Amino acid sequence: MATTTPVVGIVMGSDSDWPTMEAAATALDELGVPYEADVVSAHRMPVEMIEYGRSASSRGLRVIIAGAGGAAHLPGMLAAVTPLPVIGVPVPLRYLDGMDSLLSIVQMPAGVPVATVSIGGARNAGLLAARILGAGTTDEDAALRTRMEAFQADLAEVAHAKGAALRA
Ligand code: RP5
Repeated sequence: MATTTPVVGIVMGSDSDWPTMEAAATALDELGVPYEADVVSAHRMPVEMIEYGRSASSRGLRVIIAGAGGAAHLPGMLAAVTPLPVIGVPVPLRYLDGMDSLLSIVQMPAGVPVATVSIGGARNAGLLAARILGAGTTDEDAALRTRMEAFQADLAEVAHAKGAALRA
């Protein structure tokens, strides 16, 4: 992208979520999508969390990726206060294998959607954000869509190569 202004906000409830959430940033780096990353805790800093969600669109963000573990209310609360698409990443913690995080994020009430990826699925969150942006109508969006197609072609090539190795 020509711009370096962040268009994706990656936020998480704690810096302890970063080892999981970093994969979203890596995916966005690979596809040339500018992002910002920050800790925005729904429980420990609720006022800042609401302000982040309310100002996200006017600051130029177009997609929010929100990860949290345990009682993972961050993605849903952000979705409640922003018109932007929110992608939720259930972060697995020491207990319950991330099932608590998953259920906290995925069971949203009608009218307030969060696109929930798999437990620990931050890479797919980054890729989904890129697809959402690539569906836009500007030349930059079209260029991102082309990069996504190349990424997908690489996936197919790797899978074919693995099949060929098994057949050999
Ligand atoms: C959640 O509590 C965070 O998203 C994190 O997954 C979890 C634990 O946070 P720390 O105690 O490690 O800061 O709100």
